[in-house]
This record gives sequence, structure tokens and C-alpha cells, in this order.
Amino acid sequence: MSVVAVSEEVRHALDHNIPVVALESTIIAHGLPRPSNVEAAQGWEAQIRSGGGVPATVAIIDGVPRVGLSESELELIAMTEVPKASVRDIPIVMGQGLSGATTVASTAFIAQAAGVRVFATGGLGGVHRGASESFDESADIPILATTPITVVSAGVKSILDIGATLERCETSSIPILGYQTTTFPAFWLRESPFALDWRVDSPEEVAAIMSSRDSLGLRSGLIVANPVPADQQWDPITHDRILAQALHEAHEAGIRGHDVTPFLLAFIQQNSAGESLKVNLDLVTNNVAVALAIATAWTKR
Ligand code: PSU
Ligand code: MN
Repeated sequence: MSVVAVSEEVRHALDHNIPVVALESTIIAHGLPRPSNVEAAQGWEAQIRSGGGVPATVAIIDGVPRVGLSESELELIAMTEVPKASVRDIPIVMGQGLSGATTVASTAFIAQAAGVRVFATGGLGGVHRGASESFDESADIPILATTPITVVSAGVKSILDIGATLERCETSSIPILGYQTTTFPAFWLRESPFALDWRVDSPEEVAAIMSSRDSLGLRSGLIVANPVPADQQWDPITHDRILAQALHEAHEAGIRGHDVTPFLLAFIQQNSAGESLKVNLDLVTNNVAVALAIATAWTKR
């Protein structure tokens, strides 16, 4: 797709079978506080380079969807107010000549259009609690249903309806592979109450499954669910207490619809003395490592 601008570094890597890992920018612009967001984004890029790969951070800059950002483009996304752009927003942000931070859905869409096959993120969007009335479901799921990219994530946040999210993935024929686990992770925690049907233990297995999917002409994405290591997870008792408080406060304050998620996330961040943020940063770092291993195994096929 020629409207997508691919950086020289990413182009070179794709042409020479060097592992490439896509990274999203909504987590940088809206998911993490400044200035730890810039440091974290630069850190994940450095982590990929030092592991022999090439990072492909995706964003829309002045109307151009970009795969692989310069230092100043990364800073622009991190330090200025830019809209969160999912797939429905891409043509608007482009047409208006604006800049935007890409979600899992739009990062997957743009990266895949450039030929990138593996993507590391923190948490996926999913079905919100109360979605049977609000219809609030992330576009991440329907877009991954038709976008052949492998996304490494630590599951979804417990502020979502995890069971409904898993059902939606099944209906949408998006395979979920537990990475060295048979339990779907809940972002800050290693385990949600939900079991997974499939487990893999190595990056080579994921690459083999990607290959099988391609050979069938399937266009679905693949979710690799990678739990945060046990010694890095949030203390489950503290997590449950603060989540319950956050849900209670949101209810008491009459917060509804699209305001619920930002309210809950802000509450959790403000009331966890930096703990939830630390886990968030650590789990992305772990996902980047697994994504790089998968991208490396993919280049060997
Ligand atoms: N989950 C997180 N942190 C995030 C997001 C999800 O724990 O920053 C971001 C991702 O970019 C994801 C998007 O793709 O939110 C989903 O938003 P929505 O529900 O509006 O589609
Ligand atoms: Mn939504």
C-alpha cells in the first residue's frame, strides 16, 4: 500500500529478512504518563535493536501513516496532544493532514500493509463490562479478525469483560495461543479466571502456526497471550481491592459510556502508588522480548 511511508531502517530489514517488530503509539500518547512514556518507547526500540531486530513504531504524522518513526516523530507523539486513531479514524486524520496515535487495530492494519508480521503491545482492547447495553467493544477485535499479524499481549485489563472478549475472539476466528500457559492473563496479573484451549512453549511453534495460517489463505490475526512474569505481577489482593474501589467510585459518580475506561484507569493509576504503572512497563518489555523471538523464528522459515 503506497500511502504508507516505511522508514529506511524498516524497509532495509524487510528486504533483507531481518526481524521486524511493530509497536503501537496509543500506549505512548494515551496509555502512559509523560515523561515516562518517551523513555519507555525509546527503551523498547533499543531493546529490539540490541536483540538484532528492527523496531517499527507506527503512527500517523502530518497526514502520513508511518511505519518506523524518527526520534522527533516519536517525541511528537509522546509530548503533544494527538488524537487516538483507530481504523475508522485513519482516513480522517490523513485527510485533515493531522497526526494521530495508533491503537492495536490501526497499528496492526498499517504495519501489515507494509509487510510487518509481528507486533508487540501491552493489552488488547476488548468487550467492555456492560457491553450488552452500551455496545462498547473495541475495534481491535473485528480488525484483528481480518488482519494477518501476530500480536503479543498480556491479555486484557480486568476493567473489561474478559469472558465476553474471549467469546468474541472465538466467534471472529482469531486464534489465541497461551505462551507457556493455559490460562488467559489479565494484564497486571498472570491469571484471569479463564482457561485457554491452546498453549505454545516456543517462538518456533508460533512461527509454524503463522505459516499454516498463511498456507490456508486465512486472513485472521493471531494473539499470543504472554503473562507478566510471576515476580513482576501486581499483588493480586491489592489489585482486586483497587479495582473494586474504582468500579464503585465510577458507579457513585455516575460515570457512563466512553468516560468509564479513562476514569477507571486514572483512578487505578492514582491509587496504586506507581505499582500498576511499573507492572504495565514491565509487561510490555516482556511482550517485546517474546515478539522479537517470534519475529526472529519467522525470518528463519
Ligand atoms: N489497553 C491497555 N492500554 C492501552 C490500550 C488498551 O491496557 O493503552 C489502548 C490500545 O491502543 C488499544 C486501545 O488498541 O486502547 C483500545 O481502545 P478502544 O477500546 O477505544 O478501541
Ligand atoms: Mn470503545
